[in-house]
Amino acid sequence: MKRSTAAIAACAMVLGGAATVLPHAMAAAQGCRVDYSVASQWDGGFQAAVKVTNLGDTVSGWSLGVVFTAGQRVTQGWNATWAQSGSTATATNVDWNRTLGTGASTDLGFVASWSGSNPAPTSFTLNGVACTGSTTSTSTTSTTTTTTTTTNPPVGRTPVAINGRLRVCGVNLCNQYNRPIQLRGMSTHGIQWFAKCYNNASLDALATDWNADLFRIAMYVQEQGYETNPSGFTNQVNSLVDMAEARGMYAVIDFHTLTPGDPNYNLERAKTFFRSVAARNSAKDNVIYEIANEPNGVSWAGIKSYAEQVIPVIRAADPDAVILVGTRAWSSLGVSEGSNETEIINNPVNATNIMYTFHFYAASHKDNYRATVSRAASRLPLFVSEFGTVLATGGGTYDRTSSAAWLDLLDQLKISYVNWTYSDAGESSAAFRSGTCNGGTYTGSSVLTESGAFIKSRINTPDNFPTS
Ligand code: IDC
Repeated sequence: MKRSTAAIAACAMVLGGAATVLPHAMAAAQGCRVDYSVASQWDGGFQAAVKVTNLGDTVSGWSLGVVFTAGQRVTQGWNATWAQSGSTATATNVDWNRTLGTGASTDLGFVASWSGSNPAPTSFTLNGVACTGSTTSTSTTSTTTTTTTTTNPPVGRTPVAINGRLRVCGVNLCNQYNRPIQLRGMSTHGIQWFAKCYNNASLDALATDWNADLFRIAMYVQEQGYETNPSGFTNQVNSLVDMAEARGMYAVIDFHTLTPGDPNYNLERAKTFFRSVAARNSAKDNVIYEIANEPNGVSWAGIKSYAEQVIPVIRAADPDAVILVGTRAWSSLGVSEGSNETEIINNPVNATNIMYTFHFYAASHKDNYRATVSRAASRLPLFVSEFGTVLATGGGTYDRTSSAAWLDLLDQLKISYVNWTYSDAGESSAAFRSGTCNGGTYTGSSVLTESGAFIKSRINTPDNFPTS
């Protein structure tokens, strides 16, 4: 496998180029900086992030020219309308990023096919003016791109306060202003085993030390879970929803089916459970329903049939919440059983305001899975409701390089993600060291595993949610 390298070409020019004449005969200052990086690459293609910063006067309506040399062809792009003619690709603003004030940036990205040795474009132009000048960034591998900036959300401005009720718009998750957002958060381990990890102190740490946006409540159905005590587990889930709500975090109610893999085995339980939690929580803005964690050994037709029976039960009580639908082969969009996203694209669940889940474990699932997500993201609303930095067993190698490549990709695609697990389980996927949940301290770095430290550093960077 090729290692991911992030080549960064950057250019800055404060004033220059062909000035347009304004009504008062003043020349508009023009200039731009582009930070370019390759998030991942594979045989025959790569994915890049392009951050455009307007260093001139405010522009309303813009296009960015990207000049390639080595035969790269953009096959898919986001946050702009992408086209390519000859060796120049052009990204034209979409509605929500039409206006770029002085100093404002917007993040774009694309996937390109490519067969040469250096995929970096040779130049960029913003509204025809070349972004030339000093190079401000260096070439680096994706293992060193972790940003460690920490900022607390402004007081009173929690993720739920800012974004309000969520909805699916196109392939994105959108907030109350109808603008695409990405939510980043943590999953419990099985709440039948790790209840001691979910208390006021640990939820405070998640909300204010990690600055997480969401909290997934993994309610196993089997393995001493829901089937052994339906009302007890329903109450436990509801109280965790309330604890997330009190801290302004979204809560994913995860009906954690795993073995057996056919969700229809639990169809009646699912209806009973969701009828109850949807009725109880319908007035809340912070609830997302996940109806089947990881279907496996079952066809897409079987999963779709399950979804089309459970979703109406939720809708009857809670008509507008976002619902997440598991996908074939442990929510791999079918890939882990030799299929792919086309079975869903050709035969989608007959419901609105839903997203499809994709799960990965970074040490086990790499370039071909990333390529699938890159492709599928422009066709299906995707939500990574579970991923690990380790092997699919939940243990073994912690793969920082692959994890960073994954999170870079999800950031660029604005796909929400939830890491497995916010617990002190004795396995490498756990964020806390063993024994942490026996004490009262969940903040700071001394309680974290390697995986926990990395994930926390990714989750607590600023969200910059759009507010209008
Ligand atoms: C794992 C736990 C592990 C537990 C096992 C069986 O980490 O402690 O013994 O489940 O219950 C998933 C599942 C998730 C798995 C996780 C790691 O959604 O329940 O948790 N995983 O194996 N899918 C892929 C990986």
